[in-house]
Amino acid sequence: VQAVFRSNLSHLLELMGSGKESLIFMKKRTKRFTAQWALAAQRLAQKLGGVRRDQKQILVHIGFLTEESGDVFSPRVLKGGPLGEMVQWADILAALYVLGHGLRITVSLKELQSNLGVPPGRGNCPLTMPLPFDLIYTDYHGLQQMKQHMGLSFRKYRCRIRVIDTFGTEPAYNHEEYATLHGYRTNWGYWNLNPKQFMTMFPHTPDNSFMGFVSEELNETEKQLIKDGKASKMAVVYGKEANIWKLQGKEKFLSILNKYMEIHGTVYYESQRPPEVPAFVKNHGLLPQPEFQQLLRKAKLFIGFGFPYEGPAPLEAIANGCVFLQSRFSPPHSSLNHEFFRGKPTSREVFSQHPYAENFIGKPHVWTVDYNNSEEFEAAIQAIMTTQVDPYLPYEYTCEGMLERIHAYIQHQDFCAAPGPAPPGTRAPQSPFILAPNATHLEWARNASLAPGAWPPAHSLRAWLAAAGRACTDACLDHGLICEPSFFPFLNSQDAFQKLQVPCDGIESEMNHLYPAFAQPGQECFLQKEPLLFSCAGSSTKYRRLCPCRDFRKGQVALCQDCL
Ligand code: U2F
Repeated sequence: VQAVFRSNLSHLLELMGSGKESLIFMKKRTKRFTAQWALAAQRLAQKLGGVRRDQKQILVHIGFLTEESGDVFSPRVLKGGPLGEMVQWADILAALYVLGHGLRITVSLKELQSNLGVPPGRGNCPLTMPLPFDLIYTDYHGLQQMKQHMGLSFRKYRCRIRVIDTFGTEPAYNHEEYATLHGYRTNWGYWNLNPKQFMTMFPHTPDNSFMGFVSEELNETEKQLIKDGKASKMAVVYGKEANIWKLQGKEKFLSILNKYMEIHGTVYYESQRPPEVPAFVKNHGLLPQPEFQQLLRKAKLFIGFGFPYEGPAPLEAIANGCVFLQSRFSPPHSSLNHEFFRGKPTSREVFSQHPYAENFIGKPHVWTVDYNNSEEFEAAIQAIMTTQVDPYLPYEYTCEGMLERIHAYIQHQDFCAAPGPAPPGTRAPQSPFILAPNATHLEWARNASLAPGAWPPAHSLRAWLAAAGRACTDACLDHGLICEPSFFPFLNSQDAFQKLQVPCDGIESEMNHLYPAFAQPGQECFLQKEPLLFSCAGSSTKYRRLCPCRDFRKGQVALCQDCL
């Protein structure tokens, strides 16, 4: 069956059920975005032309909202608790629905069981039963519930699962045996899924798939209206919980800011003003999302205190014409040194409150400074006061961008198919590689017979030998490219080393998330023995890693030029 774009979301709103505060928040959001989704669908339909899109049967099981997992989020929706996850789930549901797929939504264990066809009263069905869904979107809580209640079917069908995972899961933490042996201990990892089955909120790491969410897109008239209506001296502080105001040393930078601007906050409070919030701050209390947007439209500056990490609000602020000012983290925060990230299955280092804003957007919209350095802070405020910025939203965070990306994933990502081409250590009869003219990197010959139908298409591969101590994520970025882990199997061969003229003294195949790599002292070449451990992340001064890179579309980093 072909999928047909939908523009009326009223049936989706019914599917979403009711009752919980979290669902009410999500439904309001979906309703508010209806016109944007419809327009985006129209545009994408035009862009894709007549391309065939298969309709999938999809189950969305939102594990963190189930009572069985404690549902700590719903009661805090109106009290300043996290909303980022709900923003994202609302948008995932809308995107899947607008793309025309068959949708079931569950937020309790009972509903999950009945949709999976687990017989009532049978906690754990030992038999494999046919699964009526092509795809299941869930989170770590939901994954645990499915493992407990699907019996043997879980193993059989786990390739159909996609895990919405805000901060990401690195391959070294995902591989059970490797993680256990090498101390990648976490509360969440060890699932042995294909790392691309984890889908993140921002493009944190190319080892996972970037799912994202959307923010409101403005037309030219609206942009002009917003620019004309800005209060040039108004700053809004990022954060809905009084806790963020407990930050040590805030008095210094706040008093500087207060010299130049009127400071507003949207901090939740019960009856009294929260004592953490200084008297000179105009606190509006937690605002409903549309009113929060209105406030951002008037403000000149949106300022972060360092927490929450990597949320949606800075994108909304920038989309509404604010400058986002945030603190640089030195040393960077990670699961190794910060409580918030501890136990999360990643060692990614976070160099500021919002690395995406810093690295993908940057100046003039985003300023990342050292808040402990008063001169640097004050200079930034002064510069911001005199800069004019236009509202800006990266394409990948528009409704059209999100639809395009999810469409591509649904049509092309298949984790149930037998694993990739060249098994470790084998040599292709005829080398599919060509050494680029400047003799620095490998390209995949367009006429190579291996890997037809691979996605992303193999001809977008550019392979580089990274410097010692450099991760593939960074090595690819150095060349204006992005690391593409699904290309690792192509490089995991003696042939690739040979073509790059690496002088291998010997060649060995082992489990190590940094392989394939060249070890400098000893001149030994290492191949990867375990495909699940192919990883863009990770580095060691001992190794020069062999890195698969690819190009990407401007504003849509998840997709290569020829990926649609
Ligand atoms: C992030 O979660 P948060 O909920 O703290 O993320 P925010 O960036 O604050 O934004 C979430 C939404 O809250 C809305 C705003 C955003 O879409 O429009 N909002 C509002 O409705 N009313 C207000 O007064 C202020 C904001 C992140 F997304 C999570 O994944 C993390 O768990 C969390 C902790 O790092 O941070």
